[in-house]
Amino acid sequence: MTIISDTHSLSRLDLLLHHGWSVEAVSGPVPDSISGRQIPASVPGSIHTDLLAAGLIPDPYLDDNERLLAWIGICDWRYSTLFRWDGDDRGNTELVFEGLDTIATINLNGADIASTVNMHRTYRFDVRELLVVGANTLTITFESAIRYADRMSLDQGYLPHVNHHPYNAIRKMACSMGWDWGIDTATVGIWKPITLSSWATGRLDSVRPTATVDGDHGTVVVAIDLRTEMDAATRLTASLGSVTASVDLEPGQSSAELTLSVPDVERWWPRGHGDQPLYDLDVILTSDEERLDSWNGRVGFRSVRIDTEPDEHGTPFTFVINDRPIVIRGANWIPDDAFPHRVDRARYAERIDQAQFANINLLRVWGGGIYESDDFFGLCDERGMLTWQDFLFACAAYSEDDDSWAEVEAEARDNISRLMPHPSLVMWNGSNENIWGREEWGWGPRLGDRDWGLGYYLDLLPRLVGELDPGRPYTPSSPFSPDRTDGGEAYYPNDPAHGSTHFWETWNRQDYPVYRSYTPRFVGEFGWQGPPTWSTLVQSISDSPLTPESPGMLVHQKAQDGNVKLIDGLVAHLPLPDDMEDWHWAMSLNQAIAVGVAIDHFRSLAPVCMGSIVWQLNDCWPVTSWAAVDGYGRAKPLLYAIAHSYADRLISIQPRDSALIAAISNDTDEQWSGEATMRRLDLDGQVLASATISATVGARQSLVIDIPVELATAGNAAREVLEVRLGEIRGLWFFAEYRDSELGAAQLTTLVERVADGYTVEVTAQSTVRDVALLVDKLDDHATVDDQLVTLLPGDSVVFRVTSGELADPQALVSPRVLRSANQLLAGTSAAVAG
Ligand code: BMA
Repeated sequence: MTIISDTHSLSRLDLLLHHGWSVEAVSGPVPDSISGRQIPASVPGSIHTDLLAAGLIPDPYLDDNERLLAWIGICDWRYSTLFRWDGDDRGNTELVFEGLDTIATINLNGADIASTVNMHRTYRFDVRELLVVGANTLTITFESAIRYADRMSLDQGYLPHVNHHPYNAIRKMACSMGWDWGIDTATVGIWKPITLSSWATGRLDSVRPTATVDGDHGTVVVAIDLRTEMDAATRLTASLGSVTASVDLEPGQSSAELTLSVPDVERWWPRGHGDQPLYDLDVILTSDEERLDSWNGRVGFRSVRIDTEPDEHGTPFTFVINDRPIVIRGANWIPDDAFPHRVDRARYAERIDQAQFANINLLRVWGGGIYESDDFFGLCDERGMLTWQDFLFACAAYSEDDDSWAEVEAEARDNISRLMPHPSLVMWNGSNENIWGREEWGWGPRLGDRDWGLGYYLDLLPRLVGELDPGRPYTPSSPFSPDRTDGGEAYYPNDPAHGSTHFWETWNRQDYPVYRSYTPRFVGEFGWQGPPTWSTLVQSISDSPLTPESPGMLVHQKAQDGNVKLIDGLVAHLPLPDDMEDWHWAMSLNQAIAVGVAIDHFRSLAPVCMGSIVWQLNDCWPVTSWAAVDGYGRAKPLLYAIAHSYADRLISIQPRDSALIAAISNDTDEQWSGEATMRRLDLDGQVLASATISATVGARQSLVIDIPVELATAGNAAREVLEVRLGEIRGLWFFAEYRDSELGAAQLTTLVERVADGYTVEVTAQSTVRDVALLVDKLDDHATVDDQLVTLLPGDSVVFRVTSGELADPQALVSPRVLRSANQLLAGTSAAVAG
């Protein structure tokens, strides 16, 4: 039992009940070795991680353990602890559960106090009468989430969903029951803190500051819900710096509003646009000078709206922050671990560091996961990382019956109130793909005339956002086409010309150059699969031989026809290797190329297209997926491709109207100007044609340059490349696919040098070498490298900085399995690397 606040400062006393827990199986197909045992348990935690810590199961993430451990998810489990309560004179004592996963019956000293059915809610129960001075017994019995969801799927009537379990029949993290990148654990447990909270006279329930700014004048309207006793005279005070506001409350008053008028505020900006000043806000509840309760948070002053005013191209979807349209360079975020309680602040920080490395400025918290943690949003506030949070509805129809409605309302109230103070949060989204799914995925006949969740997206959720978080934008779904203003027939929900769009035909059925045939206004999802890094692959799969289709590889590939799509997506560009390490490199590279092509194209369309959010930044376990960072936190080549394509300044060469253009993006506050040089070169470096043009790209502007026909037309496509350069930045266009080109063997010289925290590897090309990468994790699974996928023309060099421990054989850094290039994958070539 840990005391987290005491009487010196506050009349409220909170005791964390995180000690002395054990867990036992109650029913289900429990193995003899576990049946009847009391197993030490962690809170916060989960049944899988408890069994793992006790040495009773193998790591669920390895090999085929997902299947071997499937029994866990169909058992019921009981968690118990004894805690000491010494009594106090505060009069009110509540048990507060911040997160129970999911179907739980709570018993205190032999009395059932509640049953809960929603992982995403905070529950608070008055237990004063049940407590005894001395030892108290608390037990929480969790019913199998799978069996509950199965039962509810019949009670509610079948409602369409993706994947194998009816995750839409339970308010639990959807991907916990498996996803097309997710392990199916269906775990249970106490995933967030439990507190025994005693208070007298009054306590705060929720504090919701809305900060607005006009010029440099800030206003914070603080809405407060609280509980006070009927005979209590209490006072609320809010303060921000030297500005304070107070109000005396009537006995029993349960809500109040305070307004702070704050002169000379600095604005909060998204990263890349300015600083992120955060202001401490304190709210204190007092009675006769005694502090009863307090709340502390940080607010930022910024405005946000989404511009959806129809224009000649359709309907935009542009984030406008502090009256400035922002080009969104985003990534989708999923739970960073299938057991989310394991993700601590340091791990969030590491992952957000990786997003920053990739020049990402927005993370979208996807609706099949969780309402993310305060740590996640707090870090994003500090770093100017924009966020949007989906309400937790994904790829399914959802019941709107009274019980479900009440759960959704309670969950939304909790989480809107919790997250709304964060300035990084710039939008709430009602659902992932459900409005599109209703239209597109054959739900009509399956649903008949039953409700399917639209009432949440169009009515309940926007109403709650309006009530609890006024001023924050809301969209009913992603993708979504806003309502027409001209009274015409509604647009198709995934119409690229209207609002947000998701591109999944590319990858599922179409090749990646097809991205270039669309002119979207805003892309909420698009992506391409690739395997995890090599070290993650071999640490999680022990197949011998390890092949693309060996047993462990198939378990760690969840996408429908995933391997066939990987192959089909590759062979138009690169030959399919029959060596596993080459296969791994080819698929990793192709993933990176595909996403780079998409982002370069979307950015070339600005300001018609004002953003893209790549699917997906992270993984929740080691798996072949669309992620840029794998399930063990290692950067895949894709992360570097995203970093290149989301760079502040970018030149890409694009086919447009059967010609070529150079699209120059300048997402900085400084004008970018100079002589743009254009050269058509032979792969051996000989200049075949060239031209120079003065280019001026204003701050936050884009410029399109038509490439003259003599540069845009190759004499011999297999042997030529076009380069457009402005200052230090260049864009390249190869006239032929990799596999049709005459790239030839990579001719490289290398120099490896030891430096303080690792090595530098200088690579100089004698021939044209595409996509040079160092797969350093093969040598040291903690090693990282500062860049990958660098294309070198003859004479070019690059210095890679490797952060690592001391390697037994540093020259291995330039061995063909570590020093990679696209050239290596082409028929008839082999790496020619000279030391
Ligand atoms: C979209 C996402 C996820 C899914 C991804 C890849 O539908 O919203 O549901 O993982 O595509 O298929």
